[in-house]
Amino acid sequence: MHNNIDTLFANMWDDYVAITPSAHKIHALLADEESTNNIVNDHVAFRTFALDKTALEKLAAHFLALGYTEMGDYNFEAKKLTAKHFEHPDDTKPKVFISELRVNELSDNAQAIIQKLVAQMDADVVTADNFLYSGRHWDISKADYDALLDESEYAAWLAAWGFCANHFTVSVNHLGQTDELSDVNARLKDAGFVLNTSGGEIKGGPEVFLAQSSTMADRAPVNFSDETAAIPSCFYEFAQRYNMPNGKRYQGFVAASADKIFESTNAS
Ligand code: OOG
Ligand code: NI
Repeated sequence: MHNNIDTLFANMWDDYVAITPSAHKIHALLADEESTNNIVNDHVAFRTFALDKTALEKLAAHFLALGYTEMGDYNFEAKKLTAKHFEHPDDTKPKVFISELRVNELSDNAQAIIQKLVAQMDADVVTADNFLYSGRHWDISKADYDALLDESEYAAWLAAWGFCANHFTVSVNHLGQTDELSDVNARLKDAGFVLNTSGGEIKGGPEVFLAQSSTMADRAPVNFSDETAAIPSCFYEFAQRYNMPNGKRYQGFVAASADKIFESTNAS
């Protein structure tokens, strides 16, 4: 397990931008405006299969060992996902959102494909220092990817990419030039980036104390066992948080908004 949070996040960032060049460019674009040249991350997100070897708890263990605490849980009925979020007592550290696919709710065919993939993985890899940026631990054919895609975009994405940060999230509250998400979105669109419009360009708002937007995922090549194909990789998210009536800034997530953010890895 890691002993340094900043090193872990730096390693995860390098792994993420390698398949998400847009995030690298947007980071530079927004950081340019800063006197500090420093972007604060609101959160990062991970995806996994709810199976013994790969359960959400296995990923969470890496963060719990670094002092994170479980704070909220979420259910996405139609997408067959369960999620939890974690916070660190040092609120300058990013929050973590981890979801898992309830594999047992998929068709027999999809379950069989996923079982076949996870069976190739050594159970020990989940405790390795580099697990959260270790990618995929199985071979997968393009046909199996396509079969999963028919049923669950999430399953297909995870089967193709494995374990890596699905997105980093810019804390709009900590940007220097603006603290309005609509300004950030306008700036990104001017620069030619494509935003996720599912459920509206801005999901949520002051009424739920959290407003979010995201790019549509980049596309990057994946080496399937039989061919190489470019598929959606990762995206970048932008979050603006509001203070609650008690004066404290909301730190949770909003299931209705998250449901739409997941769709940032859909083929656009
Ligand atoms: C997670 C989507 C939810 C949020 O901030 O609400 C999310 C995912 O796409 O894996 O990140
Ligand atoms: Ni997110």
